[in-house]
Amino acid sequence: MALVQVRNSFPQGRARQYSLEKPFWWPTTAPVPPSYVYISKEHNVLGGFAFIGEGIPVATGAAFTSKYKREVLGEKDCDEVTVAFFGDGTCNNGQFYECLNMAALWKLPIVFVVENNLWAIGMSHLRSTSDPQIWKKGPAFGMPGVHVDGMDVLKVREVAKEAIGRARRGEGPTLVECETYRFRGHSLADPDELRDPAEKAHYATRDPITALKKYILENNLATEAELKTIEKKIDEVVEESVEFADESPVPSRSQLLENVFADPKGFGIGADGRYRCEDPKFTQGTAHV
Ligand SMILES: Cc1ncc(C[n+]2csc(CCOP(=O)(O)OP(=O)(O)O)c2C)c(N)n1
Ligand SMILES: [Mg+2]
Repeated sequence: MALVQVRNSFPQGRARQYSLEKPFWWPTTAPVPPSYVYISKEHNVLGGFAFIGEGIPVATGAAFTSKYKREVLGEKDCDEVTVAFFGDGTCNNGQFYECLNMAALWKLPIVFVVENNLWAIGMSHLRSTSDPQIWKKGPAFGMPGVHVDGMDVLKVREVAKEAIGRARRGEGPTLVECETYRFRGHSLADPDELRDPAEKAHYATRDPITALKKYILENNLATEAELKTIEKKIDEVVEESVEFADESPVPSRSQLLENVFADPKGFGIGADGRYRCEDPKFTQGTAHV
């Protein structure tokens, strides 16, 4: 069972508390939230997905919609581009390759962005993939593959502008590999004991936020005081969102099977015909079907 705390970064959206044994929050404007998800219609955020790689076909479908609007429905001013973000570990998943193929075949307006942080929870990228240079998989499908320093905000911006321009010109998808790193364990459940302290220390010196701040100050684009104000505002938004989520009501157990389209017989409905999740002992011990 997922026990993840997602802090609400869309306070204007609706945050509800979804609790089985421990709290689990999400921010969403969707009527019913999936697992650890950020969805925002207002911001065109199509969501995160519990199973890694699942978002890639969804993104490919969204890009197809844009092409369909432009070429079939005649919406000539439709310049939408879909950007799909996922990790290095996810690139070992079949859906990635199927979608690269389809997107290249149909010249879809999409940018595939791999955040290669060298680890998939505790699995090293170098131990788990045949060719660690993910960007090379782009040309194999007939699209450009770009490798960029993901710790350099402005370089990433340049690469993004080029890929988005290409998609808008009808030239099809781009695969972008951003080399980056994560500064903490994968989640609250990850003690982060597997990564070499020297590796962590090396990447800590390349923190992209610190580097961008230095660039901004050196180029007189903002003052230290202005940056402090932004940081303070962010802290306030996060705090307010956490409070909002904490104070939101716990949904009922019967919501467990909301929007489950498959026949839940054998899983969700007991011999007595009642939803098993209505049994107060449902989450205790080993589940029995
Ligand atoms: C299909 C599937 N298998 C396993 C998991 C468990 N899992 C959650 S995150 C993760 C690692 C993902 O690594 P990566 O793609 O590199 O992304 P990162 O978290 O490093 O950004 C795994 C294996 C999952 N969510 N979905
Ligand atoms: Mg990773």
